[in-house]
Amino acid sequence: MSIEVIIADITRQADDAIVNAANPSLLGGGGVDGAIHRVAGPGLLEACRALPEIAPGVRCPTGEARLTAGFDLPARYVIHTVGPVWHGGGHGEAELLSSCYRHGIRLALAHEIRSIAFPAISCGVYGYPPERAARVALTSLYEALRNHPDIQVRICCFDAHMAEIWRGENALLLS
Ligand code: AR6
Repeated sequence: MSIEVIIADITRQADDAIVNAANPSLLGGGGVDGAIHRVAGPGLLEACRALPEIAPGVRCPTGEARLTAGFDLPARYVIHTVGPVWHGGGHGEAELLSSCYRHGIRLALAHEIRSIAFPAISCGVYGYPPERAARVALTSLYEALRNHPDIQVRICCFDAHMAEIWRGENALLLS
């Protein structure tokens, strides 16, 4: 079982599910979140708004995940997760980032999702150093998939530089 790193726009992926790097409101934003909402159409925002708030303005706390339909996306589902903002590494960032991937896989298993594409969660405006993020993410994913080798997981990087970093960490983990 290995995880593939691809260079692509995640909104075009026809996996059973794509993962969104959202913020706790789940009401959209920039980056991959904005792109996913744009392509999915207004139904996605409506579905997100309908999810229960667990605190004012918080539908998904950092490190957790929530599932909606994919609406106009090629993917059947969107798994929304909220990565940590990078504050130097001493504020539980690695555990929270690891938790995003774990929760994503957990939701996939619960919904018979067989293929899933993750973006580089927290590696954009949230400022997580990509080498560290890749190591944490891939370690978490390989651990979560140990008993579920039938799920196909891909990391969808937006540009070649990010993909190179993730491929490097992937090769290190597999060696
Ligand atoms: N497909 C694949 N990857 C993409 C795409 C795309 N269409 N667009 C951007 N990326 P970011 P974060 C990459 O900033 O750091 C939002 O405003 C991007 O190049 O989207 O977790 C949310 O609402 C980067 O490598 O997410 C939150 O407020 C990676 O996706 C906040 O940003 C993640 O970058 C979350 O920040």
